[in-house]
This record gives sequence, structure tokens and C-alpha cells, in this order.
Amino acid sequence: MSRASGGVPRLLMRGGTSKGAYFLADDLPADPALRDALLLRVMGGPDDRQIDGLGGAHPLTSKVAVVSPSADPDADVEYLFLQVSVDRPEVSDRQNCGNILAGVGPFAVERGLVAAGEERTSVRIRMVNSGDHATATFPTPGGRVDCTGDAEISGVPGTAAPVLVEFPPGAGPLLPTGNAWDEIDGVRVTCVDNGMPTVLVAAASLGVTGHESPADLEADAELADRLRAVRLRAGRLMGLGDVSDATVPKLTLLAAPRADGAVATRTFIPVRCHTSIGVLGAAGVAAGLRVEGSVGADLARLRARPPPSLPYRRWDY
Ligand code: NQM
Repeated sequence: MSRASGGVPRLLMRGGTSKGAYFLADDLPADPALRDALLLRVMGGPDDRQIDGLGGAHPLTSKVAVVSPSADPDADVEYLFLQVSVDRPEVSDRQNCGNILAGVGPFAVERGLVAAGEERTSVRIRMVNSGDHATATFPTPGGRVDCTGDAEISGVPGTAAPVLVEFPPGAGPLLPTGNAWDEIDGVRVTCVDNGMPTVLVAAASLGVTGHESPADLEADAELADRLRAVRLRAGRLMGLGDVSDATVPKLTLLAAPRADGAVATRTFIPVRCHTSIGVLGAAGVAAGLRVEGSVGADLARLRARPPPSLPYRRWDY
């Protein structure tokens, strides 16, 4: 039997390559300290195995969405993303999450915040962490959410219903330092923010290929030290202040692709290495590579002319 989670209704859902617990804001304590204490208990932390909760013992499976009706004329619902630390008693709202975003629309229909259409439903979402907006469209045949479908993504076995997520241009600058590249500790980086503050680095400039497994990269202590130093300096350059305890910016190693795709990536989020890639992180890589002179532009196999909406629109599942 698990420790008490207060009988709070929640849905455990996969969004893209992540998994999390989705709550209605009204079902959680309004006081953030009480809410966070409850969420730590629900997810089972702090504990390396999250043995007594819903978390999957990795940051990618220890995520929470808090959803509520929106008073914003451009949104149907508000989505607050919370990262629940696995091994520390911490819950952070300092970043957004595009993967968990993919589940917000279906959740809003399931929990009665938005009425379903007969074939598909679009839900306009305000992302509380960043103030940005997104619209998610997904199948609702016969007015019910249907999670089955034939859409596939790397990193997830099987197939599921597609969720189309559209992002209008964000308010902030794409290049927070104002430069196509900066040099930190002798390493050239491109600092980009297309919904997720991310530092792009050529893997080779840190002495790795970028094709190592996430486990091998995580085990490289020298690499971890260099990444930490670069990230702390980049955080200040990006106007984020002291990021030593923050989960942003992320650090993405870039390499030429070995198979299909435009570029190979390995992203540190920021200590563990992502086993796939985040949605907003990928939008940052895609937009960053289009900046003339950016790090990685010479490694990527880019199409001559991108579709006009490429940086802001993508499918997620
Ligand atoms: O970049 C994990 C994930 C993410 C981020 C992380 C994400 C995004 O769930 O949009 O989804 O970077 O902490 O994959």
C-alpha cells in the first residue's frame, strides 16, 4: 500500500517521451508549499527509486501538470508544469515542458474543462511557466478522447493517437545573449530560447562524438564538470542569473546525423541525459540551426528551404 496521497484525483498520462501525473488545480491545495509536499508524496520522492509513488525514478517520468480553466481570452485552459525532483525534496516551476503539454488537451476534455468535438478537438492552452500559448488538436471520434492511433515516435514503443501542437511566436528573443554564438571556457556555444532556454554545443568541442549512449555520457565525470561550468556561465549570459539550482538552461550536444534526420542530439536536462529529446528543446535546436553562423549549422543536414512555419509548429504524440 502506498503512502497517503490524500485521495486526490489524477490521471497518469504519457505526453511525447515523458510521463506525468495530471491534476485539476482545484483538487490540489492552493498553498504552493502544501501542494508541493503533497506532490512529492504522490510521486514517491525524495527517493532514488520513487518506490512509494507514481514517479518512474527519472526526471522524465517525475512530472506534473496542473490544469485549470483560463480567464485569458486567447486560452481555454491554464497549464502549470511542475518538475518533481527524484532525489531531492524539491518541486520546481522554473521550466516549461512541451512533452507533458501534449497531454493537457486530452486531460482537459476527460476532466470536463473543454467540450469535445465530434471528430477532433482543439484546446487553446496558456503555459503558465512561460506565459506562452499553444493549441493542441487531437482525435475525439464520437465526442470521446481516443488515445489509440498509428502515430510513432522514437523512444516510445508502439503507436498512439497524434496530437498536433501549434506554437505562435513567443514574446522573448530567440537569441537571449543577442549573439549567434558566444565563447565560454574556450567552447563555442549558441544560446537559444524557442520556448525552452537551451545551450547548443558541438559534441566534438567537448571531446565526445555525440553518439554515445545517455548512460555513457552520464558516467563521464570530466564531461559533467565541463558542462556544469559552461551552463553556469551561459545561464548568466542568458539573463537567467544563478542557475546552479535551476533545471534550465538545458545543454544540447550536437553531431552530424548517422542515419536520417537533420542532426544528432544528446540533451542534458541538466544533469541527467535525455533518452530522446524534449519538444520545446527540439524547437530550440531547429530554430538555432537556422541562425547563420550558429553552432552546429555546419554539422546539420538542413533542407534548402524550410516550410514557412517550421520553427513554431510540430507534431507531438
Ligand atoms: O523541451 C524534459 C521532456 C523535457 C522537456 C526536460 C520538454 C521540452 O519532458 O519541451 O518536454 O528538458 O526537462 O522531454
